[in-house]
Amino acid sequence: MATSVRSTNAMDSFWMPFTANRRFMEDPRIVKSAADMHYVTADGRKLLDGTAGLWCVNAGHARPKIVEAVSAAIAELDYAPSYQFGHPGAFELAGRIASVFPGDLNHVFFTNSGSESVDTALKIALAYHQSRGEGTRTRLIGRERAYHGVGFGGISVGGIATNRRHFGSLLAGVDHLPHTHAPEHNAYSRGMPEWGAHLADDLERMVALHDPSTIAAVIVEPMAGSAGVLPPPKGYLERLRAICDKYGILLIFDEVITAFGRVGAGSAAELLGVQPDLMATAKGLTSGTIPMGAVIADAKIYKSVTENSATPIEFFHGYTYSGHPVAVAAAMATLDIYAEEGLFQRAAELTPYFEDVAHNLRDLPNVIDIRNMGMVAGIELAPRPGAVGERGFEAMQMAFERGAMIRITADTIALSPPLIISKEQIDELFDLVAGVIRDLK
Ligand code: PXG
Repeated sequence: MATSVRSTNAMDSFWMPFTANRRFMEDPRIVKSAADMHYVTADGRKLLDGTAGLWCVNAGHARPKIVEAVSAAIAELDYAPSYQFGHPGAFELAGRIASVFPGDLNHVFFTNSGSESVDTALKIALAYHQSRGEGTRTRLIGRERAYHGVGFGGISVGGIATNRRHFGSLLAGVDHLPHTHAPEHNAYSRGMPEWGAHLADDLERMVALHDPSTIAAVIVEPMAGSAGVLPPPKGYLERLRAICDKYGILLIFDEVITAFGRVGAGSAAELLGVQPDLMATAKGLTSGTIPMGAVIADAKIYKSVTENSATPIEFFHGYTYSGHPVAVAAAMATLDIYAEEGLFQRAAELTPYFEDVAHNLRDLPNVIDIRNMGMVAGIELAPRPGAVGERGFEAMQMAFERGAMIRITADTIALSPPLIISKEQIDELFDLVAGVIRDLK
């Protein structure tokens, strides 16, 4: 018998990411199609998408404009290298992306995911300092509870213990700011909490400890998503920016979740008026349809790295699929939809309603905090004694059975629907979640 054709259970062969694999097989949750605000399950039930897939489908599912653009692109130019060759779409898209982001963020490096964008941004930061003759600046500063994807760079600056503890020594020379989760001060804050701007001052302590000449960059999510929805305390990001400026440290915003409308603007940087030097994006760039990420660099960074290079190739980094023509087409059509339908503005207009409806859940059993920013809400449930995450997991299962896809991080329910959601659908989503919370043990 041919050894290459092994009989396996088809379900067994897919090693699922960030999933309780054994538990999943006992009770699979399978979706087979999607359109606009809904998934359809394998057994034909409609599910309201409360999470925009994984915080990415900002324009809603299977939008014909994107489907058509992708189909046409793959027929015309299925693949083209971006190393030493180019195709027009990648240049045009880079310009369009640059126009979404504020200030001099106008040089775009294409990746295929948020994790790649983070690692790319960290490498650009190091290359920048080296290009200016400050090669001693190699230290990277992240933050506790941060999620920056799963590359070795990303988990090193990341601050989620489970994502780090199995993977050895990680990158050397990394330090972490304290996280900003402070329910004792900030529980049930509407939008950005009042307390906690001073937590940015820890950067001063790190500067004193390590010396600014060793520090390359600080990376933060303006709003932490995976950690359970943590909007920044008012004034916090401004303070980080000021301290970075004082010591010549680059500030990197990881806007993989927050860019492209999620917070009611093109980016959190624009919404909050705080300018990073580098921005990591992905997800909403193509509304999740085709994998693509982008790092947007400030002009001074691009200029220094390219003009001071001693070699013809200025930056030894890239991916086979950087600027992939099919992803470019998906991104272009997605940006068209965002503009034509004014979806960033729409998200801004829906935010107060979304916030009200979210905070209406505060008196339900086991709810211990509700946090929100833009079209994101986190509803934190008390963990069961000795079983952290079980209540959250059951909430997700029950919601699936009752007709909604929701996302959980331990016992925090995170809701981040496509930005095309109607007020009626917001009501429907939160009513369903309220029913689940009421019925949970
Ligand atoms: N940075 C941030 C801030 C993210 O949220 C990544 C980087 C990595 O992106 P990729 O494309 O490599 O997965 C992310 C991803 C969740 C959840 O529910 C969040 C993400 C991915 C999956 C689930 O918390 N964020």
